[in-house]
Amino acid sequence: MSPVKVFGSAPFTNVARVLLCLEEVGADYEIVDVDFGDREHKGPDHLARNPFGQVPAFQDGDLMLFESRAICRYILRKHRATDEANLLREGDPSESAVVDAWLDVEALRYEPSVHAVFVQRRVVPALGGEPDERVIAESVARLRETLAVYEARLEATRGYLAGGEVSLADLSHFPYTRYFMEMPYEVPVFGAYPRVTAWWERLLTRPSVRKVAAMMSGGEG
Ligand code: GSH
Repeated sequence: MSPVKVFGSAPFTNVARVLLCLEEVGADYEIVDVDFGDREHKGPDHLARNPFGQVPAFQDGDLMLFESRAICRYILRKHRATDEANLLREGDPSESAVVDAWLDVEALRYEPSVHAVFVQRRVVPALGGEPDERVIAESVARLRETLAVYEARLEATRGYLAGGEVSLADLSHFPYTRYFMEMPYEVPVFGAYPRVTAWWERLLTRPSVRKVAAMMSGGEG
């Protein structure tokens, strides 16, 4: 059987999320680069894969998918859960609903704040602009509110966001948080929340996370 294909490269956060799930389940996959310099992502071939002209796109035989979290769910459903990895808690409607809730928190509340800081600190200067400190301050304030909720949640679960074991909801935080933590100014934001910091450090020990972290940096992983 030919390996699944991931269109887009590892340094893109939403691509990294998909790679993390493939690594977690030990699937064979092929990465197909999409040349942003040539605007290949907005060309007809890629628009047929992802109508929004974004990465990732994902192909498994006749199935073409976009939206990184939907791709992750597909991968995790396709590869049966094991005792080591039941990252969606499939089979238990209440437990899987809790994973869904925290995955939505990541997508709809956490990522927008971290993304805004990333854009101002990294993307705007790379394009020759001045970061908007007001946007950064507002985003960091919103992030602190979210992290305070995480701190209380992690105290209650004594482990991960959806319970005592890791789930997709935790792993989905990895790509943007990794870039965020590389910005020295932002490290103290996390440092104020000891359980969140311990949770992040636990995530960093996972082999899948280490491998994708190296791939994001351009290493072989
Ligand atoms: N919600 C989408 C997902 O989770 O897959 C977001 C995809 C996305 O924003 N991809 C970025 C992209 O392709 C790279 S990380 N940006 C180029 C563009 O939007 O034109």
